[in-house]
Amino acid sequence: MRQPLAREFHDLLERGRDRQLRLAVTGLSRAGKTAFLTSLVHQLRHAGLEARLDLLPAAREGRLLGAQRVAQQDLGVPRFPYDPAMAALDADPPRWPDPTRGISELRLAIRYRPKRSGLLARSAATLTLDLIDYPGEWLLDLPLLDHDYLSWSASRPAHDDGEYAALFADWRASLADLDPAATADEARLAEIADAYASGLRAAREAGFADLQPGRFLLPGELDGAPVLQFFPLPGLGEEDRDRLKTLPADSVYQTLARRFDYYQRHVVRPFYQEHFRRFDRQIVLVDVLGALNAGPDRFADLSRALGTLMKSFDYGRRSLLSRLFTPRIDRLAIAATKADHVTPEQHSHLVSLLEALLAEPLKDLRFADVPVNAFSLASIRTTSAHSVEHQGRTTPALRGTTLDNESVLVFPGEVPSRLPDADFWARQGFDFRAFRPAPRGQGALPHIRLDATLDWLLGDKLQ
Ligand SMILES: Nc1nc2c(ncn2[C@@H]2O[C@H](COP(=O)(O)OP(=O)(O)OP(=O)(O)O)[C@@H](O)[C@H]2O)c(=O)[nH]1
Ligand SMILES: [Mg+2]
Repeated sequence: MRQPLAREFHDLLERGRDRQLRLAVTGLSRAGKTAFLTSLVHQLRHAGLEARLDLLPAAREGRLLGAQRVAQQDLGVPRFPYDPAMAALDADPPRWPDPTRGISELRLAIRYRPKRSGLLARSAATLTLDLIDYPGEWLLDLPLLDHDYLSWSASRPAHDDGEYAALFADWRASLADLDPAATADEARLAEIADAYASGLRAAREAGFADLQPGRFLLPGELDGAPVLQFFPLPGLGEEDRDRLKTLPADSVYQTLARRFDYYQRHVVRPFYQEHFRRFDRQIVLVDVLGALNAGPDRFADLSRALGTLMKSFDYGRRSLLSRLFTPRIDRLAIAATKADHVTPEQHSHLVSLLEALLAEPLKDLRFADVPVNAFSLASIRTTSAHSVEHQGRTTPALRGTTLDNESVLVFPGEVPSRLPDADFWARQGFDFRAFRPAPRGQGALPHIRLDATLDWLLGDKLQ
């Protein structure tokens, strides 16, 4: 045991040093990243006032004094659009914040009173919290670093069956009699790459998530650059390697291979090196209910995409991630968002379902000794829970306002606690409507378990 005086001294040192934490938020498109970060910043800024954060001990104990935005460190990264998001939520009628693309960040200085009693009990401390929002699609590109162009090309689905076939029909047609050995025609390659990117976008619109290369969907400042003008060549495999190697540098094959290398070196790697490697904590948001609502194809696809995405958190010594980078994330949360879409007694099912969906990656994480916890939450609660009497039975229900301003009372359906089987899909009766946020008046944004999630992500730093 440390002597009391030694402990005081240790505390003094700890507090003299400015504490810092980089917390990253990710998830696939529309998973709820912007809503989560907006609500998080809002709750911390209103801590000690209107915010309800009972599951965050520092807040419950009255030790959380508040938070202020301060200038961020990375001047090259856009600022997280907190003000526009709040302006949308405070509009009349309230609106959801606009979709975002790319990475953004925001720095908060959190003032709190440390817990330990003694000499310093009354002096406040500061935690500098960097919040980073980035698209989960970017993580889908990690496996691409384990490939060269030929093996990557062979690993991609041919996109010629099922729902994919229709989405990629133009691309397949544009490939017709493209000879890998022929001299590359820049304009034609650009056209085919365009058709491929349109296919990926259409697939995403249709709700598919297992899409590579991820940056084709969110090109940001790379839009139109040749680095994004490549695509897989269906039908080529390892057996063609020797023949392809001897092709001239200006052949179709060699041109595409060079662009693929460039993409790896200048797009995928820099994200991991400059950003990902520096995150301390991470939360991965998943719209489980949205996928459940959309049917078996979408749900299976989400499961595949998450399997790929979670490889970026596989710290096993032999994992691709550990071999290439030295990440330092020491705590991870996974959360099913938009829990206000189902009645409260379904929330535990939602967590079980999320855990079932991520069973494999969770196993790897636990094996690699990365602490991880699963949650269900609503960053911005839009409904209230009720019960209705119907034919002598009491059933739970939700009241909310639809995007068309109509007030409705619904029972949205049951969430399976295990991966849904054919039977579930056959009788599934989800009445899953999008609700708009409620006017908040003078109060803080209502939420479900955002405080519990915050406690897991940063509670230990507020002790
Ligand atoms: N009911 C409810 N809906 C939510 C909640 N969070 C997000 N949504 C819905 O999900 C949509 C997407 O949320 P965003 O926060 O914009 O998601 P995102 O991950 O930032 O999306 P992109 O920026 O497009 O990648 C919102 O427009 C809302 O319709 C929530 O807590 N409750
Ligand atoms: Mg967003």
